[in-house]
Amino acid sequence: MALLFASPDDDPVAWTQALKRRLPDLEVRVFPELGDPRDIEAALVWLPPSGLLASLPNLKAIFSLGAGVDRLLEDPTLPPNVPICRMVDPALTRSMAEFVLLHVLRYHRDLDVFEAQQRRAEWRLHLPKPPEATVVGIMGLGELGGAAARLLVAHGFTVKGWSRSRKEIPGVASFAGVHELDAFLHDLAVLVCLLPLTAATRGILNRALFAKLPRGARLVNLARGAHLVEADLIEALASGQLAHATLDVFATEPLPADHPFWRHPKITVTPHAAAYSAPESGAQVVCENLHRLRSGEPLLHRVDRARGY
Ligand code: NDP
Ligand code: OXD
Repeated sequence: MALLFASPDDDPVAWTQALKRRLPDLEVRVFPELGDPRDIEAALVWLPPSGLLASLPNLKAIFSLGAGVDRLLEDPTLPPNVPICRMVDPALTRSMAEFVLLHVLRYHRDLDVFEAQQRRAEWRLHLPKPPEATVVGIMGLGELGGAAARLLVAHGFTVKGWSRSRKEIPGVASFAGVHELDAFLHDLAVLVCLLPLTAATRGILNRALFAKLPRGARLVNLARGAHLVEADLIEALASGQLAHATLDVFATEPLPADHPFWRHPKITVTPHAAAYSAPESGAQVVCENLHRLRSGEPLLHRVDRARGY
């Protein structure tokens, strides 16, 4: 079996070595060197060029190097009947949970306020509060949101989560569906977005949603740029409805140098750096699925194309 590796952002040498350590007989071809496309039965991809996967006549499985598959599903040439599996990697999950904790702690300890004071050379104390006084809401309580919620609970925060179906995570108040969204939002000090990008969630971080948060709430968007209505964020920061935002993902990546977010005093920008799939642990997940593909067992972490995640 040959596997095609195609990603503009991931190291093909490290991935090939990690895959071959576990499956020495696996032939890995690195885009654009396809060889005979008929040999390729599996593809491991991030942002593949449109049409690439459609050009592989014997493709049996598509493995996403990313946890989010929105860009893959947007490709009109995507082969319709080939199963897609998303990346669920313990190292990625851990680094995302850590990134969420980092930003929640930053807001909980008013670091954004102290940074603004420093720019004005203003010495003013804000006394620390106990963690349970900070209510954190996570939109999307899946692999990543669930892990982040558990870590926040372990640190003593008051944690709420919102998802399509109700969850049972110790210490986390679970809200489900659109009719419970307002009850989820009304008392949050920090809102974290870890939703997949789908037709139902595109533009969900908008003026109407911000208005349902307490005045002065902070926003952390680590999911996709298209969840956010950019003009509505600028307006909410200007009015004080939101006090600050941390953005790791953007409608256009890399974020263009002249984009106002770069220089906004109430926005922290990070370059899609919250978490990534590490070759060592990620290859283990991919090889388990290759083994299942060979033996005809059900694949892990299948994407439901109709649902969009
Ligand atoms: P999962 O599929 O495991 O979890 C998605 C969660 O979102 C589920 O709890 C799901 O609910 C919920 N959800 C989906 N649609 C809706 C909706 N319409 N209303 C309410 N809840 C909804 O995904 P992951 O946790 O693995 O990843 C989440 C996203 O994080 C990715 O899609 C990607 O965009 C982003 N990401 C960002 C990275 C970065 O570096 N910034 C790195 C990796 C991922 P239910 O459980 O009920 O189905
Ligand atoms: C993503 C990822 O989906 O980096 O953003 O895994």
